[in-house]
Amino acid sequence: MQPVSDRVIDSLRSALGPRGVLTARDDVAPYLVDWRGAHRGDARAILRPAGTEEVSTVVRLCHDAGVALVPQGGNTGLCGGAVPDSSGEQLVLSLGRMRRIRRCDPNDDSITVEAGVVLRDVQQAAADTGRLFPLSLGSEGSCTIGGVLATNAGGTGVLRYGMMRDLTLGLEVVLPDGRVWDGLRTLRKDNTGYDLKHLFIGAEGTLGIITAAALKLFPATPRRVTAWVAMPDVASAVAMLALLREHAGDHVSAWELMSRQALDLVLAHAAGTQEPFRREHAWYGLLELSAPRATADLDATLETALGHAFERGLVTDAVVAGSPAQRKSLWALREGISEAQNPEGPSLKHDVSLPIGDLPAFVERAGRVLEGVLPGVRRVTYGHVGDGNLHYNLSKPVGATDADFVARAGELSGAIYDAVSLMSGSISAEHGIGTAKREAARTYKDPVELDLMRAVKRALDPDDLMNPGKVLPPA
Ligand code: FAD
Ligand code: 2HG
Ligand code: ZN
Repeated sequence: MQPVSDRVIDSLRSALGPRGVLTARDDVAPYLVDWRGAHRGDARAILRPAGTEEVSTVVRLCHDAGVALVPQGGNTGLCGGAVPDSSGEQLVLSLGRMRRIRRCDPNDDSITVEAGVVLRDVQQAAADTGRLFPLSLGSEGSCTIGGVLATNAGGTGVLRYGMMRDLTLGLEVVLPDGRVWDGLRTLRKDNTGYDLKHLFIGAEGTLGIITAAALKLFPATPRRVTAWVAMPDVASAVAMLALLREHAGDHVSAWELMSRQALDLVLAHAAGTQEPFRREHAWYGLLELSAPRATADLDATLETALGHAFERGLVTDAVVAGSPAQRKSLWALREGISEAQNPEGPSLKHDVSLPIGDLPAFVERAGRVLEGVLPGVRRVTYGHVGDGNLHYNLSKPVGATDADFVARAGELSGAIYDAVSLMSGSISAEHGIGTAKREAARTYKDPVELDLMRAVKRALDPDDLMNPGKVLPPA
């Protein structure tokens, strides 16, 4: 990696024009810190190409000058992947001007979009043609298609539709030397060798810049029933998934879990939210069944399933949304959790996954161990229980200082990751590694897997100019 010379900045400016290169400190500043304010870096300039050709030119110029690039979309990532390091010698490449929907074809059930298109705009374009693009995240109003691909994002629809990897048909990528790989096919079947798109999905920008993607569409599901339920324990949430599937099969499109402590934060910090029941419960679930217009009586299915759940003691209270507004307010209780943690001071995030049946034992074990490490530490447990994915986040004990809490971060996270590892889980279910979990990856990922990942990185980016320092712990 070389320092960025004035000559390089001048050539980038002549390639991109004045709107394409930001260097004034006030213009650059918002790109140097992540959404939470948890990761900060420095950069001399922000590059804002307006199309694939411009991305290719920028990458080639930087490659020839030995300058490293950090791709950035909506900057909503949760592990520092989109933020440059503190050297000031990396440049941020923002895809924010590449917002074109190139094609939306309901007959082919596909949509082809540029990397800077915001997720909500893709959902809307699909809806405008009577289709569904099912990826759904709390950050969908800001995160971009490039970002959700580079992190292989998940969210609340994974149970039925899969993660971003499962929703992708083809990619267009600018490689680290500036060449463009046009893999933008919409084919459902193509067995002509290695499926290269999967290298770039989830690579967090370390192998190339995604400039466009062809994505799958699904039938719209205007029929939806939504319920908020109370449960005595995590084991009930696991049993509920099986029960819901027995009754509703593939109509089950969301099954989310929240602890009382997570709900408390939303009620305290998210304007307009309300206590869902008269009394407090230990655990809550948000479930949704959905279907195209003509099929299935979802109300009756839900009623029968909930009846069985009450009989078996899995559910102790329930409210079914009676209107779109009520549905929205139930979802606000779930989607507000991530943001509601911020006013409580630093939050230690652990985005873990486990075999679904082991979730109750994990919650019991991790809770016991953490109480030994830091008595009173607040466990903000919630997540996509149907995918075995918990956001097992920690906030400081009431009355503790931020500094005292952060000083224990290594020990606390280590205790959680040890429990995850003992139970054959993963230390990142959906947010990725970035810089935040890079050292944990060294400890908890198989060394053979890390060697293979380094070999892929060397093959595609031998000069280490694509988002250096992210994902891979130094050998
Ligand atoms: P950025 O944050 O800008 O970048 C993320 C990573 O992708 C970085 O490593 C960056 O270098 C790389 N990158 C970005 N664009 C490109 C590109 N074009 N080519 C190559 N690399 C690129 N995540 C989930 O999985 N599930 C959730 O439910 C979820 N909910 C969230 C809720 C909230 C309130 C917030 C703030 C975040 C949530 N996230 C969730 C995390 C986040 O939104 C996702 O990680 C999202 O995928 C990031 O998209 P972005 O455009 O903001 O990417
Ligand atoms: C969610 O499911 C997101 O709400 C964010 O993945 C989780 O902020 C978090 O830890
Ligand atoms: Zn999540």
